[in-house]
Amino acid sequence: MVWEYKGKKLEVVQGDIASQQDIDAVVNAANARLETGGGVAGALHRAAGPELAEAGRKYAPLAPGEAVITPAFKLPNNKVIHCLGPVYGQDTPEDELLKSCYEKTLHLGEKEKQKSIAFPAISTGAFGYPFDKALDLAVDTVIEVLPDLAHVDFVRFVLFSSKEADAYRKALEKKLV
Ligand code: AR6
Repeated sequence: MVWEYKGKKLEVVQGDIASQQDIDAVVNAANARLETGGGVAGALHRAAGPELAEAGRKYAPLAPGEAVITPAFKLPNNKVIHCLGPVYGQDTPEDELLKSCYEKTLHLGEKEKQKSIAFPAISTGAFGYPFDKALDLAVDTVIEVLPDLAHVDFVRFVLFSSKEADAYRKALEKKLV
């Protein structure tokens, strides 16, 4: 299901962030070294090839809440926007840093004239951010920033499980009325 909001489109899917064929820029839940890892970073680096880590090296170490953009190499996308989310209970203030991730990613996509961006649930895996709290921040920030952008007109949230995708869909239903 696709939601229309202030001239923009939002979608929630259950799937793999490394298989988003029709999306310009995919977002990496990165580590500070911009290297491969587990979860999202592992999936994206495996699919993109070793050039992705090489392209990220000059930006390391990335600070929490910061985002950088690289080519997507063998991924089916134009760009990867790498954002380092906060480690829950360690990088503070967590909410501001996670919000900053979504804001900076959207603004980088805009600067690079990307029309569509796909986000995973940043910080909710290895970094331990409570899923529902992160969901609220992610959706609220995208809804706040997206209408002001000229180039980015489509945001997809890609969740690993159908339960998580349902939670995002419920939140959008509620927040987009
Ligand atoms: N596609 C979509 N979502 C996924 C995928 C995938 N292929 N794999 C996992 N998820 P995480 P973080 C979900 O750990 O918490 C890495 O090792 C996952 O279920 O990837 O920001 C890096 O190297 C969870 O809901 O990101 C960093 O060190 C969400 O994506 C660190 O983990 C984020 O999980 C970053 O931790």
